[in-house]
Amino acid sequence: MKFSVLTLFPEMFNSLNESIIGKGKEKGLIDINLVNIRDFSKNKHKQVDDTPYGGGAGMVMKADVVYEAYKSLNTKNAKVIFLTPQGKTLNQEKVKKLAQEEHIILLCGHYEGIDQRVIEEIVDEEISIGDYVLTGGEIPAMVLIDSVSRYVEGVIKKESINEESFSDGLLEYPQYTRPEIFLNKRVPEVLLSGNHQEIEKWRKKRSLENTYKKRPELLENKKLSNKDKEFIEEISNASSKNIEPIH
Ligand code: 4H7
Repeated sequence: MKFSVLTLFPEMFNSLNESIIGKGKEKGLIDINLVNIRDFSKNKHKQVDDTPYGGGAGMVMKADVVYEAYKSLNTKNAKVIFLTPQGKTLNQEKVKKLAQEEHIILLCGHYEGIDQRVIEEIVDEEISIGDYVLTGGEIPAMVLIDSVSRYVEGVIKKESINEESFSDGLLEYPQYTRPEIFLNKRVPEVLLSGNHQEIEKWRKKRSLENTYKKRPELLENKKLSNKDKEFIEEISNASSKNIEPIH
C-alpha cells in the first residue's frame, strides 16, 4: 500500500517510524512518500500562501503551488483525499474500504485552508477525523495512515484485527494480565479456568454489556442473536433496578 502526503510539514510524519507502522515500512508492506509542497514554489521567497481575496484573517495556501506538487506524483490508480472538517467522518467501515486502494494521496491544508479551485480540480474525497478544529490536516493524515495500515496484510497479526473493537460492530471486552490480585481485585475467575468455550461466552457478554452501557447507538444497526437480545434485556432490567447483573 502506498501513501503520498502533500504537506508543508513533512517532519511531522517522522513519528510514524517509531510505531508498528514503522515496522510495516521496514518490511516493505507500506510506503510513505512525503512531498513538501514548499519545494514546488517558483517564488524566490519560496512563498506558499497569500492573503485571502475578500479580506479576512490569516493566509490561504496557493492553488498553483499545491497543483505543481500534485502533478509531481504518479496519479494513475491513485485516490486523492483532502483532510478537512468539511469531510465525512472517518469510521472503521471506511478505513476497511480505503485499505483496498493501491495508492492514497493525502492533501494536508494549513493556515486558513487551500484555494478552493485546486481542491475542485484534484480532490476525489473529503474526510474529517471528527468534529473539532486542528491547525492542520497532518494529524488527520497520520490517523488515516495508521488506521488503514493495520489492514495491510502482514502489518499486524490477523487475529488482532478480528478480535478488536468494531470488527463485529461491538466494543471490546476488558483485558487482564498478571498479577492475579491487584489492589485486592481478582482477575475474573473464568479467565483462569482454561475453559475456552466459557471464556468466549464471557467475553461476548462483556462486549455486549460495554456496548450497551457506553455506546448504545452502536447496537441500533446491528443484527443480534436471540441469546444476545436476552442478555441485553437482562442488563437493561438489572440497571433499571440498580442491581449488578450476575456475570
Ligand atoms: C483543510 C481545510 C481537519 C485543513 C481547512 C483539518 C480539523 C480536521 C484545515 C482547515 C483541520 C478534521 C482551516 C480548519 C482553519 C480550521 C480554523 C486544517 N481541522 N482549517 N480552520 N476534523 N484543520 O479532520
